Amino acid sequence: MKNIARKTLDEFIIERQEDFKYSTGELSRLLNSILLAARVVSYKVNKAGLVDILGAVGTTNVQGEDQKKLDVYANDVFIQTLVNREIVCGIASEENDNFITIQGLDEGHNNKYVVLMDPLDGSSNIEVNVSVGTIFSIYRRISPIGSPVTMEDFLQPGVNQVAAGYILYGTSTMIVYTTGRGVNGFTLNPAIGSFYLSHPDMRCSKNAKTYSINEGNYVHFPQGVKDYIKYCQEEKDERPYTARYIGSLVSDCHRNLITGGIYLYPSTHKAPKGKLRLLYECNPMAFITEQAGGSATDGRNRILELQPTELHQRTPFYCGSANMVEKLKDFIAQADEKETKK
Ligand code: P6P
Repeated sequence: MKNIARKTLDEFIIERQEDFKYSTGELSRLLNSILLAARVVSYKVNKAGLVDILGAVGTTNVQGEDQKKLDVYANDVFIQTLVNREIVCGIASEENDNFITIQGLDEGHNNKYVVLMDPLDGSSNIEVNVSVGTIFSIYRRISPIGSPVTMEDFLQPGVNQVAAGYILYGTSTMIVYTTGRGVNGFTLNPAIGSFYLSHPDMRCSKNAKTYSINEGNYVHFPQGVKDYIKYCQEEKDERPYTARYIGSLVSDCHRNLITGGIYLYPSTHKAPKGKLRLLYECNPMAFITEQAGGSATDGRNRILELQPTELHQRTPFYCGSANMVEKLKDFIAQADEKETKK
């Protein structure tokens, strides 16, 4: 009964609608269409072990990564749901080389939002039944309404986002999102298909003891990151740090939002500019984290202030509890200083 008493996401969106300046309800409808797609993908992800939808389809995406069947399926579901609702004028996806231009039924280009997404992040975990997620980022177009969407509409700095969120397909399906007025989390009741407000006003603690990094790449990390990891591991009077790494960005960042912690994906020899994509992974996670009181950097600059130059560009990414991120930045700055003095 308690569940039914909770506010549903639909009610929450309507209630908060007046929060958006120049809101004509389109952003609310856009969020609702993302929710619909999330329910469809959630159903398939939760059935993946039972139906033949696991495994690669033999194609690779623009990143050169094997496309798992669920990757392709999720991408199609989100694109079709958005295209059929006449709300966005363009979509960019990790799974598509270029952005998709969307015309309205009137053949016009009068919709005013663009969506960037990673339709199924962490897909390398699909076949081992570990949580995966969808990440989305929403901007108002900057090119003239009525003309076809252009690349500049997608290459906006993260500070321009009007909304961002992720869907976590885990032990339960959750959506966590922000429109610049704080962060709220909703959990799906699959029996009735409604999302209920389960995590109101999420806050990321300033200090915590969990660091999340793939230490298998340690020898290739920048010196400042190596120094920070050693700092976390050295004997201290208070409880030592804990290492937790799921290998799924949405899951690792979600845990850090709930319990505090820092997620690190530095540049490595295989990924000299970092592995994670700025536009549809780092910017949305940074927006959410900052709105919850945390911070996100590429090691020297605020993620949300980076000016994108390419749709699929990558960046080193450090995100989570503000004081942990600041400590890491200190180690990187000290290593930079030693390097310049050599
Ligand atoms: P690695 C998944 O492929 C992903 O993009 C993120 O979800 C995850 O945090 C990271 O890559 C894992 O990368 O190199 O540690 O396997």
